[in-house]
Amino acid sequence: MKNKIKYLDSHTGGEPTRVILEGGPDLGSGPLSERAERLRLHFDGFRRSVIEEPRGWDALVGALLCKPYDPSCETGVLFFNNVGYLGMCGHGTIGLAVTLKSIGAINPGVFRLETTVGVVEVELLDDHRAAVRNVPSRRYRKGVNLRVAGYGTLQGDVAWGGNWFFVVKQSPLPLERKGIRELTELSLRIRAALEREGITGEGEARIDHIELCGPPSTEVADEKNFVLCPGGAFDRSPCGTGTSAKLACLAADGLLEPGDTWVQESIVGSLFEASYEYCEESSVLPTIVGSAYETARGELLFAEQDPFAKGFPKDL
Ligand code: PYC
Repeated sequence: MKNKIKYLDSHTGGEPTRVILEGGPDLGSGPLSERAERLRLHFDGFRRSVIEEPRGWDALVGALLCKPYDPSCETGVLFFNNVGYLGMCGHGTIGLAVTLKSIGAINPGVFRLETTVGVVEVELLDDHRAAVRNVPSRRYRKGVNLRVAGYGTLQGDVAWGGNWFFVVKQSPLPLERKGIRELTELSLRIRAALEREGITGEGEARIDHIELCGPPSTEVADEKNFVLCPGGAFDRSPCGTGTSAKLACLAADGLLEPGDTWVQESIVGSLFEASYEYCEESSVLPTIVGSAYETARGELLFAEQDPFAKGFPKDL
């Protein structure tokens, strides 16, 4: 492990992203998915040291820049969080675009970004705003009934937006900031119920994100959401992949036309603008627009004697 990691932090609609600029592990060459596997198997301490306390915190998403394998892409990226690795991350991609602009690595315009779940096209609209044309997104199962302890039967759709989501159309709890603890507890119960019932995404993929939807608190938004991330933190942003999954459900139900704008509000009141085009096999290609702001630049330092150089052990 290196003793210094250079990073730049930003937030997208309140949700933090830490882009690693220097000091990441050498993952060799080859397809991005193979390098992601190498990161997972041999360098998980790197992920933990960057994301876990005392240098990070639960909500933080890391973005490790990599040489792309796909020659049509300008760069590749591996996203990671407090419990593992993410195929795609919408807020993180917006944060990455704004970060790359701030260090002079890109100019306004379009660049192609390789992720482990596909190529994403990112358009930097100005110093803070970017549009992400996400990977094809789709609804996999409609109206799944789920018995959730303390809430009876809840209904939701299983959808892919770059990560797997269980999208509950009508949250049984009000989507209010003061209720975040209860919303988190409910979402954890939903995830436990999905596991108990063996409800998965395609290919038995674990559904690790829960999205509760409800009425917006501002007239400029179409809907508000609360999204539980895989490691138990909630997404402060409206969640780029969650908004993509939502668009796939709206499109499948005929509730939003291609090209029409959908404004998604997050639990903290931040907004993403979204729209979609149709693409192959009843999937949609969502575009998510949001803003990000730098919050810090610096170096993470790791003294040899530091007992917490790789974060807090899991049992703390
Ligand atoms: O914006 O896609 C997203 C995301 C996933 C997890 C946290 N944010």
